[in-house]
Amino acid sequence: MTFPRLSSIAAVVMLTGLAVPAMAQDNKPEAPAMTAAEKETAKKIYFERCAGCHGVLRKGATGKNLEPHWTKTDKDGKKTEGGTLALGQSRLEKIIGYGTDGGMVNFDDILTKEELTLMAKYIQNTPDVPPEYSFKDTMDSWKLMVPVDKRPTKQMNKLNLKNVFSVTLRDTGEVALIDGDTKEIVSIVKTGYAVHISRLSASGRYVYVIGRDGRLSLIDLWMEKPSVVAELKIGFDARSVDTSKFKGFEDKYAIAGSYWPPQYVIMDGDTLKPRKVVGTRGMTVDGEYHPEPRVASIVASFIKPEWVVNIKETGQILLVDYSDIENLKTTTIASAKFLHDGGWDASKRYFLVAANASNKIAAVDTKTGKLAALVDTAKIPHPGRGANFVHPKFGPVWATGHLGADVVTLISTPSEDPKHKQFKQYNWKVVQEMKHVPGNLFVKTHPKSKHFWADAPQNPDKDLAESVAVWDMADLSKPKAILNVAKDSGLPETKAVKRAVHPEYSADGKEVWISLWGGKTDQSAIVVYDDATLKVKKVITDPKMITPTGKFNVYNTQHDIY
Ligand code: DHE
Repeated sequence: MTFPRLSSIAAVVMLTGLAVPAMAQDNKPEAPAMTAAEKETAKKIYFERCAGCHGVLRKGATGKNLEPHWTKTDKDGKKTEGGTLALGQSRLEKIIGYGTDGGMVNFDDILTKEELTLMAKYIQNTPDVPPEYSFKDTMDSWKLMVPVDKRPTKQMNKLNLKNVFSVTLRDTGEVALIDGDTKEIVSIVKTGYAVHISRLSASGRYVYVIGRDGRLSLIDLWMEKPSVVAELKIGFDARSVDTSKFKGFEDKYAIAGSYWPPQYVIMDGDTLKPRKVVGTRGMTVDGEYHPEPRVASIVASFIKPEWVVNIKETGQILLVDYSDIENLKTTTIASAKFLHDGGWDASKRYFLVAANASNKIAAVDTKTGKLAALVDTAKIPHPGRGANFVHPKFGPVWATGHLGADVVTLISTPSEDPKHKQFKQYNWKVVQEMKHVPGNLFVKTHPKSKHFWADAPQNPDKDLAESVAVWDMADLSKPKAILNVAKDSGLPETKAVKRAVHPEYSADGKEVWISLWGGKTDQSAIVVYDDATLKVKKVITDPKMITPTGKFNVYNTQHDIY
């Protein structure tokens, strides 16, 4: 697991022993020696566990800078050429093992002692610069398993496609397609490594699944047994994908963003044939060049032929106009660092994205193509896609949870509905902070629901990490309900924490599905709650359903309902 988890402060503060490595001739510290095999192993672990937060070049983003000037010890065990406090082998091992109060996850339950030692050595060595990945490389990776003319012309199965869920099985590199009506697993589809998200085509026929390894899989839901019909490797490390949703462009294009190399790929929506690769290297909002500005969230506009592409390290939000991809026009909007995840307001005119290191939410007006607001929030906002509802006192609001603070923030959003006129005075203000706990990743509600759900999978307390909180939106002063999802699942106790993560509604807004993300060898489950009564309706569990995390309901994802 690569997300920062809030961990015990005391453990780290006590553990400050510094090792003094061998000195080179110039009296500068030498990086610990490693064999080629050790380096290879460490490189793999770094990619799987560390790069997401610290970056491949280790310049830092959600996680700290890990370049050698910072990690290597000088002969006094203190300052190095970078001017910051150096860490050294023994302290690094402890930080990696126990985590930090800054939000770094403890890895002592994930990595062995030998691996901790190896990783501490590895990050004192100069980072390897991974290779680039050209348009030709992208094209060479393209696999079209089922050409369009060999695909069905109508739906060949009896599924209620609107209510199918695409569920990430994180540690097996698969997604499970689950029938939301019967709760049966329809099929388990092999995809990229540690799949991150699924998104839907405008028609709702195609599911796009992006793996952390950059493998994009296209699943056709119309086939008798929904299967992968095309695949493309868009880069070496990726998190985001979306499709063209503007009228006249339905299912025409897809776009996927890459962490390494920093670039995005535009492709044909029904085959994934690559059309264009665009680099995102450039200047940050502070006017400094950055060599690794990764593509974070991407979302498709419904009001223009545009994608909103959020560039993490530069803090620049790109509006990419796909109406003429040969002559691509892009609007670049400066916001704040480091951009991560976000979602639409209720009107779908404004996109709100977390600038997590700045403790801000940036809102873009996609109608005017301008920044609408930069809203200060509590520490480390993490909305997922956020959640929209009409607050009894403040009118339409969009909500974000926080990894680093014990609140859910409600931000007033503009509305053209005359009955919301009196709320204009609150627009882009934080109108309320609802008391929650730190370590929240995802919040969710539904236009037909009266409830608001928030998880806390990154909280260090086992009970809190295994529970979700539910508010009554009509009266937010009422005490929230706390549901212990692990206990409700009836699964046996295990050593690994079963993190309750990612609430997702059924298409009709009547059920909420929560993943129980346990250890790789433990039994996991999805617990389905009745949204009206907050009672368990069904526990979906199967030996094949390993480490479920994100769940994407076809209808809600297709229409961005949250
Ligand atoms: Fe995510 C969304 C990046 C760790 C589950 N995650 C996103 C998005 C980004 C991102 C950029 C927005 C995509 C979009 O909307 O286009 N996530 C990252 C990371 O860089 C990070 C911090 C570390 C890493 O190495 O990946 C990270 N994410 C995690 C996890 O550990 C989670 C909890 C479990 C997992 O499956 O890996 C996780 N991320 C998710 C989910 C979404 C997501 C479920 C989509 C939320 C939604 O409702 O749309």
